[in-house]
Amino acid sequence: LNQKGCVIWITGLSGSVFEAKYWTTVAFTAIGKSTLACALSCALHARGKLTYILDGDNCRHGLNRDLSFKADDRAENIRRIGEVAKLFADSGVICIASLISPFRKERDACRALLPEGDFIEVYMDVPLQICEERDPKGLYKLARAGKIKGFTGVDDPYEPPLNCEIVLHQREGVCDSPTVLAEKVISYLERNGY
Ligand code: GGZ
Repeated sequence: LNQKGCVIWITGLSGSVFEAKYWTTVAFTAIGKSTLACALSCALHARGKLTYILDGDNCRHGLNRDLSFKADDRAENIRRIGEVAKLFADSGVICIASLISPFRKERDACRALLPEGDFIEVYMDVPLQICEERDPKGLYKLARAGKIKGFTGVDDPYEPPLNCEIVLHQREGVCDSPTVLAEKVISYLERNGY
């Protein structure tokens, strides 16, 4: 393999799904973690890199299907994905983990599993208001109505990173396309020898 393994850890609120119609217009909408993970994976493949995506929502159908959204189970969700991501990185793959991972302590524990520099934390900084306005799956609406208890950002905490490698700000009217956001991460990787 002509590459060095690492973990790109994408954290942030339950976000927005990128809608295809916006691809053709000038204004882009905020994108979520999974969309960035896909765009990043595609862009890395185009450069001949091997990647693997571990998505929180997807892992909850298999590896983590026994876990709820209570704090202990979220911590376990983060821990397991961190351990699996480390295995991928050990094998030389660029592993992209995309999950809310609301707790700083657990994210830092995943970082500590890897050699210095190999854990690249990317914070999708999207205001709660934007996530809520877009609400593609209607989950915020259900949470506000009390039909989902313990929804991140509504009645469950999210602790933003204090010192992460990359912050991707998305604000109303100033959102970049998934490709542009992915390129920001790739330029970090290139500067750091990945
Ligand atoms: C947050 C929830 C919840 C609660 C269901 N809180 O936007 P989505 O829908 O597709 O992605 C979210 C996903 C979050 O799973 P993670 O494994 O990433 O979370 S964590 O890292 O906190 O363990 C959301 C959906 O599951 N979802 N209930 N209560 N998100």
